[in-house]
Amino acid sequence: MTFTLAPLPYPYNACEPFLDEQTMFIHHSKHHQAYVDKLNAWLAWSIYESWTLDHLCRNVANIPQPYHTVIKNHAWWHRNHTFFWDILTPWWSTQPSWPLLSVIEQSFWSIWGCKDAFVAQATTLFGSWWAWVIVDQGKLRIMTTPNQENPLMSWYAAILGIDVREHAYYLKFQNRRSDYIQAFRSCINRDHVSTAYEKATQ
Ligand code: MN3
Repeated sequence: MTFTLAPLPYPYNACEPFLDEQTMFIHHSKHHQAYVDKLNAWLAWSIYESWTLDHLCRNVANIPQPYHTVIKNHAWWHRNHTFFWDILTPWWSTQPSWPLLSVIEQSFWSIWGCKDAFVAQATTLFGSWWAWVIVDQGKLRIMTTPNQENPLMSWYAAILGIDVREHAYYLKFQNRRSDYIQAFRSCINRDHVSTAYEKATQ
């Protein structure tokens, strides 16, 4: 199987003025494309060419140890970034579903409590990390992971995630990571997050 990088579900400039066109373009067409290309280059001579992305990611333990790095660095990073693009939207009208709103209130008291917890965690990260909202025993909580790691590696489904590596914001925000996190919040596709919550709890 050769993996391809899907186009963004919106134009590169769609999330302006919050997330700038140049960053979105480089992050998607250069960084993300490189993960896909490197994954394909490795797969082409491996015996795992027929595996799906999901199968590769979930079965690292069944693959010889010398290949773990390439799978983690490229397969998981491909997967995390695909997830990230789908979370964003230029449309302001999206809303959390009633079940999502309800579990947010059970877990964080209010949507503002959820926002504060997420922003606090994402802001304090240093280097190449992601902050996530995950489903844990019927409630939501914030989780952070380094590098290419994903909550699924610990059997938790994420419904929201932010890439806080510098390449995701530095061109526009430089050292102002908290401004980037606020800008990200303005572009969250709440319909998509609601659907992700539904899937995670089926
Ligand atoms: Mn990235």
